[in-house]
Amino acid sequence: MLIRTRDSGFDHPRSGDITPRAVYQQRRELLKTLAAGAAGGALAAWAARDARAQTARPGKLAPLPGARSAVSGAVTMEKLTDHQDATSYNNFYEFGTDKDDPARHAHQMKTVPWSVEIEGLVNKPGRLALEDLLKLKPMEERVYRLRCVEGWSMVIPWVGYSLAELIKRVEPQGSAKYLEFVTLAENKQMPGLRSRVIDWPYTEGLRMDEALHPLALLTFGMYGEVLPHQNGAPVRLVVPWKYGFKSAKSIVKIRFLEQAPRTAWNKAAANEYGFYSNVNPEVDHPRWSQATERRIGEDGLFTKKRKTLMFNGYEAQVGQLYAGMDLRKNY
Ligand SMILES: Nc1nc2c(c(=O)[nH]1)N[C@H]1C(S)=C(S)[C@@H](COP(=O)(O)O)O[C@H]1N2
Ligand SMILES: [Mo]
Repeated sequence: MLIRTRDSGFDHPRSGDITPRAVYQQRRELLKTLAAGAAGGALAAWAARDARAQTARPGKLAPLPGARSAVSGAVTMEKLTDHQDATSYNNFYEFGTDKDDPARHAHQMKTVPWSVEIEGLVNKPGRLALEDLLKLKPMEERVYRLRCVEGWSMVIPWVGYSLAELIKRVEPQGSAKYLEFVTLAENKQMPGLRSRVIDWPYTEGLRMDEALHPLALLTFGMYGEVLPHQNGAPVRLVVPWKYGFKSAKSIVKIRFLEQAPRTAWNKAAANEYGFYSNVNPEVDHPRWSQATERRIGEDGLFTKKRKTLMFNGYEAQVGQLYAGMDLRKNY
């Protein structure tokens, strides 16, 4: 069934018998109950007050449910980041460099109509309308950790399907070894473009085998709804084993290439941001350690930093992609 959406105006499939929002709200309630039981009265009262303060819920955007993913490692049972935090603490430099800039300015981005152009070494190049991308494969819900290179992380229920599905559809040629992702750069809609921090448009890249890994998610929604603008509407990547900046937002073009593309962050500071950018607690950023992280929403009374995990905890799934590579050199 196709439903006309309120906010973005595009059509998307909607399945009446899957209610991921209800499912994860139940999960949250359960976790809250467990936490309160274990910690005793005072802490329970504090937690309850905290819960009331965080009443912001999704519900403003068009629903985009996804069936629970069967891909190995795709659903962590960790506590979800509050929707309010996930939509108000963002990196989307096209709208400014402060964490609240995207939430304040991203409504100016025009996401209708939207299409993604497929270029380069494929048998089926051309322009794919968002409507067709949405119908390409059934939507799945993936609960991924996202670890920013700045040292914070979130746990977000994303909605989409494996990027591999789109790649197969456009039939890459044997010579295609890399993908480049180009994102929207519109001066009138994006006040952040006035700043020269990045050589716009923001671009990113993956090696073909990374892009084909089932965990690499072509993402259209989060928390059971279409993506809010500040999180990269209407279509972005989420590559959970890499630092967050590899997960390009608001993608307009995908190029299939023989050579590795330069990436926006690599051009801006090559010694700090390499092509791979796999989460790696053993390789420090030149200006700070990457050994620990702050989980957004946990910066309360008893905050302890978390240990950052190799490949952000997805080593069992993706480790073999890098067998034999020197991960200090290939940072
Ligand atoms: N086009 C674009 N994509 C982007 C960015 C950006 O500035 N522009 N920032 C990246 C960074 S640094 C991070 S941590 C994630 C943040 O995604 P989120 O705001 O949905 O949590 O988006 C990534 N994708
Ligand atoms: Mo980031």
